[in-house]
Amino acid sequence: MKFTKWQGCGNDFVLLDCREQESADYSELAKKMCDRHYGIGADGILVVLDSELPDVALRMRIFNTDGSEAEMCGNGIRCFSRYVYEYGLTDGQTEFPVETGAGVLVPRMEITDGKVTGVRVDMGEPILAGDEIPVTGFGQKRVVNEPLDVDGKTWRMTCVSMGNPHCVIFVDDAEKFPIYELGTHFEHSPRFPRKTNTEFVEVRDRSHVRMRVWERGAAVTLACGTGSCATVVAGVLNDKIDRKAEVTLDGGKLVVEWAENNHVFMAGPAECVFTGEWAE
Ligand code: ZDR
Repeated sequence: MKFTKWQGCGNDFVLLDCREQESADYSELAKKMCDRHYGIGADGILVVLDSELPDVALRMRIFNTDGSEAEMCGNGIRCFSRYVYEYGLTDGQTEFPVETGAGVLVPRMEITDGKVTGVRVDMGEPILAGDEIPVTGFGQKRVVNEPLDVDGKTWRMTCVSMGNPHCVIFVDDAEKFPIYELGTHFEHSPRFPRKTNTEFVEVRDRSHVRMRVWERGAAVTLACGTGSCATVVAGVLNDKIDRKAEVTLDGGKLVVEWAENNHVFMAGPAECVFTGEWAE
């Protein structure tokens, strides 16, 4: 089975083009391929499929290292869309719809001198109703700066779904935050029926934040696209930042804007690292 290996801000993926031949078990493949010692090594796998929706050619599925399927992946969709553009699956179109578990999203290639320098994605509208994120105990209300008990301490959470669930915690010092010890306790808090991705965010000024992430199903990763979008939305809801901000991650930078039309736009890099053939 042929694959390509991608990264966006150091969040890395094995991409499989399965339009011709669907695999029976992507979950099992994700676990094996993502293993950094016995496999290829990645934070998740991205699967390219034909879409059945009218006027949409392609569909993206994403599986985490633990085999669970996520609804969406921000860094993944930049890699996915650069792949389908460069391998000629979009008939040369630089902007096209992609079906995801979070609805149909629209990536656009950023091109300078004929070369793709990055990808900007219309990530759609954030979901803010507690029950729909989901976070228990809030009904249809927003979850902004609400108490959350984790590991014997009360934190302040702001929750946002970008198709997948996020819990944003503002902290004084993101670098020093003990993410490896505490991250898992947020992911598995009973408040989150579908578990959660958690972002630990330090506001540097109204247009710059420093963010670290504990991902559901993947633990600490170098970057998170949907998490960066959730962070900017949470920052605006708490009046800590402006609607457009640069998010500095462990593995790079993304620019996120929560536009007046309520859509969130995310821009950043997507690079192919190597191509290969899976031995099994
Ligand atoms: C965080 C993520 N890598 C991205 O860039 O948006 C998404 C991966 C999926 C995530 N671990 C989840 O929602 O389970």
